Amino acid sequence: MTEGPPGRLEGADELRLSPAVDGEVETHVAPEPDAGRDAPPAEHAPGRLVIPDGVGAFVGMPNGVRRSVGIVVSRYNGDITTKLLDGALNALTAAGVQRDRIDVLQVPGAFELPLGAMALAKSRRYACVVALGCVIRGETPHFDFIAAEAASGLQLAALETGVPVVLGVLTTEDREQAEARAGGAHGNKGAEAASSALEMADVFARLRAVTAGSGPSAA
Ligand code: INI
Repeated sequence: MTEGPPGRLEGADELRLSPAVDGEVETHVAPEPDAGRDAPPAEHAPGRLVIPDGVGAFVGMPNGVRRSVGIVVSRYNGDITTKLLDGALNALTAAGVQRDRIDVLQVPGAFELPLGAMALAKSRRYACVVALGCVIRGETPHFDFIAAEAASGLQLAALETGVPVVLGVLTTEDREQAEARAGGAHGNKGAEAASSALEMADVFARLRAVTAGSGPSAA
């Protein structure tokens, strides 16, 4: 039985990968702990999944070693997005991403995040892209429009390029709720988004390693 990370990095060191050529399931033991894997786990999308035995399983870990990450972040509500950015950078560093392999692209508001994310993804320089923003309902009659366009545009950037683009955009009723999710009582959604981005990059690398018939890749 393979269990995906229950919202934490540790505890899933043995990962079954794809079916072997003859249909048998391979067992892949993850590499020795390194800087990223030793680090305390960043906050991560919650949940626990159990994949039954007998099938191939691809399970990614939020491992940032030898990975480059693009971050697009909006200036609007900058007091909040600065905290999301801090959370994301801390999570990436804790996961083993070198500081000089992280690029940050600033855009004016959440509405511009998709275009920024698409540009980063199309550059093919990054294993994944993290989009950070904050839309507060009380502050705009455009709330639903901006929030929906940001979310669907970011998904489009991911689907069009095949590069994982994750949604680290707060959509809240008021500033208090936003602060609670930007390093307050509800954690830091920037950190969570960064961790999810690395998990997606990792699971894609595992898939590529098997489908290309070569060793693990670290795009
Ligand atoms: N942009 C945000 O990121 N958050 C908001 O809450 C917000 N409000 O309230 O309007 C906002 N507006 C700007 C928008 O994202 C664009 O930058 C602007 O419309 C120019 O295209």
